Amino acid sequence: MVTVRKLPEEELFLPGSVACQGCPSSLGLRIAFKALGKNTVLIVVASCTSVLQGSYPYSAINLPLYNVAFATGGASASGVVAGIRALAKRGVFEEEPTVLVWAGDGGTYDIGIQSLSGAAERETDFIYVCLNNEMYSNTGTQRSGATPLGAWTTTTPGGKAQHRKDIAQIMIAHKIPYVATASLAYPVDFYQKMLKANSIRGTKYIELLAPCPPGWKFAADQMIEVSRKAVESGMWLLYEHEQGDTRLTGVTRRIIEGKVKKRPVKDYIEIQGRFSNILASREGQEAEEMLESEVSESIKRLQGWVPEYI
Ligand SMILES: Cc1ncc(C[n+]2csc(CCOP(=O)(O)OP(=O)(O)O)c2C)c(N)n1
Ligand code: SF4
Repeated sequence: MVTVRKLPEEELFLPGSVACQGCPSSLGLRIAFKALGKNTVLIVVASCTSVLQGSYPYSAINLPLYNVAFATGGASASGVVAGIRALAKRGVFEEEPTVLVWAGDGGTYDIGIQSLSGAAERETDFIYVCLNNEMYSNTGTQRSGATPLGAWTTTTPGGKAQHRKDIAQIMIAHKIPYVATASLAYPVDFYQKMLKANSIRGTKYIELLAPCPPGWKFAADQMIEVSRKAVESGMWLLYEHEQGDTRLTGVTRRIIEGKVKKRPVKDYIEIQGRFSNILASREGQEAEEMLESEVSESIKRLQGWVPEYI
């Protein structure tokens, strides 16, 4: 059985980056690199990660890396993969490298969706990770299509009035071979999903929930606790979708099987300052109930897709 202690020891994300304390992107990159190894080309879409990667020769990332424009994650991957195929024909590689795109939710849900959709339709052979911190953090916490109902951002000072999109489901609708969601509270689950994605040809999409201490307003040492409560409350559901079937994983599976009791959404939102409006007002109370029913609807929809054996 794989455990955290048995993950590869080699670190391709080096210590001393300029990331904030408790940054979910640095931990996510560390785990992803352990799964993919050195034969990886990284494409970073404009985001916090473009800053925390550092610049040569002081980069925190020990891999070939392209920084690309905000809207171009998918298109850049298609170009890099085509270049790699051309070089492979000339016998340049012993083994073709994996192409990994690392983008924020702003670069995925909003400005990069057309580029990602095009690459998926072209069946580009790459892994796309959306590091979803539910806002544009690099430019100071603006709302995105991933920001949940009721959450404070600088552009939703009274709390966001709309529901978030469900982009993992949009990617499933592209009929790509692998879509998964993951949480930093369950690093082995994320590691195994990255390993699996790397073993499949075609476009693979993995979405990692990324609680951001300064943007969500909680202490840096609570990042894992917030990640865990997101899953335990159903605000973040863990699953993988392969060949037409959705398989629930981890705590999400146990909640839906009735083996673990789901936490109320309140347990998750009350440890984050960005929901303080919700907790303080009558309208906020309604928003909390709306979040709880959003969770029930998502669970119901997933249950419909769970294969018979559950
Ligand atoms: C076309 C364009 N518009 C705006 C920007 C400025 N910009 C750089 S990073 C960023 C926010 C990125 O947000 P997200 O994708 O959610 O990643 P995060 O910073 O949260 O990791 C913005 C708006 C840009 N680089 N290019
Ligand atoms: S603002 Fe958030 S995502 Fe950006 S570097 Fe800091 S902790 Fe990481």
